[in-house]
Amino acid sequence: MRRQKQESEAGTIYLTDGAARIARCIDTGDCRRSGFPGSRLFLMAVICMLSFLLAPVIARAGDVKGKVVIVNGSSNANAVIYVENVDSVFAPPDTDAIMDQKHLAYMPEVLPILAGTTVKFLNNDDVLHDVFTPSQCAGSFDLGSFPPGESKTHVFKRPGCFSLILCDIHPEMQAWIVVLQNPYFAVTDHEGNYEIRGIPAGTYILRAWFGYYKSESVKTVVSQNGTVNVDFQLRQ
Ligand SMILES: [Cu+2]
Repeated sequence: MRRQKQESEAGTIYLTDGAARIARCIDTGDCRRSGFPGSRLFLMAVICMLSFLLAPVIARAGDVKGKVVIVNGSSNANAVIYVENVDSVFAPPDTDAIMDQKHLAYMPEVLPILAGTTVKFLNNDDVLHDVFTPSQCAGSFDLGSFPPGESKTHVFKRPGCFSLILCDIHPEMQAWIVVLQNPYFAVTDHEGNYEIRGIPAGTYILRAWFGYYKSESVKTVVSQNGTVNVDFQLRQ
């Protein structure tokens, strides 16, 4: 083992490399430049602490997935599956949700969001659009006409609001913004498949919604680290 000569008040002593680095660190206060791995030790301690604190949270979550059949529908897409209520308060995301307007249609046609989310309406057509909603729960707003390349925003505050989005210029344009209490929701793909991940373990009402169809709900137990399969059939 290599040893380094170190001068001290007590006289000349010989230290191992590691001990010499620690001594320099204590002496100068500059642990990083002295080679003492204090910052790495601190980082490791933080990671260990976070792992310890987050382990119960991560472990107590499960997934729900399944398939939705929209009876007599042209496809099984655009049904919203969501947990009705989770006993917690959820902050809306910092980033805006996007609803585009392209080829004289809203994209997506169905947009579920957490209450308090700001939705940005884009215009990627080459004509004017005028986004409005007759839904009182969303404030019956009219954003006015705006040209290609511009955008307008609106904050959807009230959970449980199914806001019908229309265009004052193009009557064929229609979309839904579904405002929810918690972030545990999903939209079905063309085949009707959906998956909601990371739901805290517990017993919930899981609901399936599709436009003017009758919504359906099922009492669902989400277990730790498990996946529950829940299918729905929605009828007019
Ligand atoms: Cu339009």
